[in-house]
Amino acid sequence: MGFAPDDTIVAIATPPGRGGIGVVRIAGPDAERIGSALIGGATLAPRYATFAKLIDPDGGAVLDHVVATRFVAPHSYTGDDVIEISAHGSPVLLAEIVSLAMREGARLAEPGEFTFRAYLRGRLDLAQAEAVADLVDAVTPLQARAAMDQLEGTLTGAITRIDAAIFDLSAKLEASLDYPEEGFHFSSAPETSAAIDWIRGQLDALARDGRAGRVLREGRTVVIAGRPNAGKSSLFNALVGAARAIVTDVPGTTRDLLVERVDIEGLAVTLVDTAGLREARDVVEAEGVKRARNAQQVAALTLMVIDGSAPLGADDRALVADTPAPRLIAVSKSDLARVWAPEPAWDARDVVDVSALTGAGLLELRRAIAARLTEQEDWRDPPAITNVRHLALVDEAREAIERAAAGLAAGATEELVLTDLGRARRVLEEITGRRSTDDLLAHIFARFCLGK
Ligand SMILES: Nc1nc2c(ncn2[C@@H]2O[C@H](COP(=O)(O)OP(=O)(O)OP(=O)(O)O)[C@@H](O)[C@H]2O)c(=O)[nH]1
Ligand SMILES: [Mg+2]
Repeated sequence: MGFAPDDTIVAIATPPGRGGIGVVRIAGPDAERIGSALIGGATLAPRYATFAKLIDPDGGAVLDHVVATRFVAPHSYTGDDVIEISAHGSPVLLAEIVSLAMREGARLAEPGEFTFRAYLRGRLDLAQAEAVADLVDAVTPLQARAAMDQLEGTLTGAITRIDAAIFDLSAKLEASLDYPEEGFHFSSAPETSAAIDWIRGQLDALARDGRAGRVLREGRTVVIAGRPNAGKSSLFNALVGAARAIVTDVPGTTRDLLVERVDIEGLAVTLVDTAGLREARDVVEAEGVKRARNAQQVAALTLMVIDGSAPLGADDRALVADTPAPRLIAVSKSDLARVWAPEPAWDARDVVDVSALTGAGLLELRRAIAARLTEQEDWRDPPAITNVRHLALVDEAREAIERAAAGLAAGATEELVLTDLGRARRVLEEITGRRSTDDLLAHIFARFCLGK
């Protein structure tokens, strides 16, 4: 990483734009001197919020009334001396404070540099630092909870326990290797395989969790499709919670794709409303139908809407047959009399009755969408793993453990088994950042916003 860790750095820590309060953060060996210089040389007692006047060192004019807080190393976010100046949330003023701090010798912080320092000084491990970025980026409360759990160290704890078990097993195998003449084994064959099974079970559980977690973190696209007038746009509006799409009784109302981000059972879902699928009557509709089909290609889930109050036609059957899984069939307008029953060929678990008009069935539909996307019924706890990087490493560690298990079963030498165990440990250490490369760090911290 190109960050010089002993510079004193400064940045605005609050989001761009106007606000009640804006915070400028200064971190590094000169933080206290610089902070104090900005408030006319007033002393800043550690861990106290000091009310002070921000003074322009040139003319002596009072620029703002602020509250400055001093955190002394290592008891700060970054682990070095930190001064936080809370001023009024004016972008002009905050920029002025930053430039005054720079005149006093601070350097503008790079995006993610504060958190990078926290990692460098051992305040956070890499998985926790990544959780900070996830927490800041979370768009649903469940995403925020999953990120916070990781920041609290749940993932780190799970990885550490697995790592300790592998270490323990490796030590026993190595000891047996060092004293071969005694014919003594520090770990009996059943003990060894029990230890491997436990490790494998833990990694499997993490990987399962991780697949659902990825969906939670990254979100997914759900496309609403079906024949004209089926009630797609009405359902779209009901799920969005606003009259976003035009709804009329004219078939072919929706022409273009409408896209909204919604929170469905904690998942960030990109919901797409499309034009009704039929033989198009004009070029505009033809383009709409083409876009609707393309959208379906990239969707993680298709929500096929079929009007329950109108006869089920051959077109509807064909559309359902052509819609690849995963899919859900929303039988719409359940407030009206039903004139058909679902086809025996359809999986009953795919079918949800719903009324956009009364809201009946919406909750079940939301749950069914979330369950399909995550392949799990509900979120009792947020998943321990949400990040693809971590998931890929867990998969790699699982492979190494599988090889070790297969080797043991086939009577491989302890050396060979130890090689695989060592590989698994190295991979796990990349999750917490005990092993890391500059490229990896640059990649991870590039995601952060300025001032974090
Ligand atoms: N009774 C009842 N009518 C509904 C319901 N949902 C939609 N409708 C009516 O069905 C008609 C078509 O609704 P839309 O939501 O525009 O249908 P669409 O599938 O988007 O239609 P296109 O955009 O033309 O493909 C409108 O007259 C709606 O008022 C419902 O749950 N109950
Ligand atoms: Mg529509």
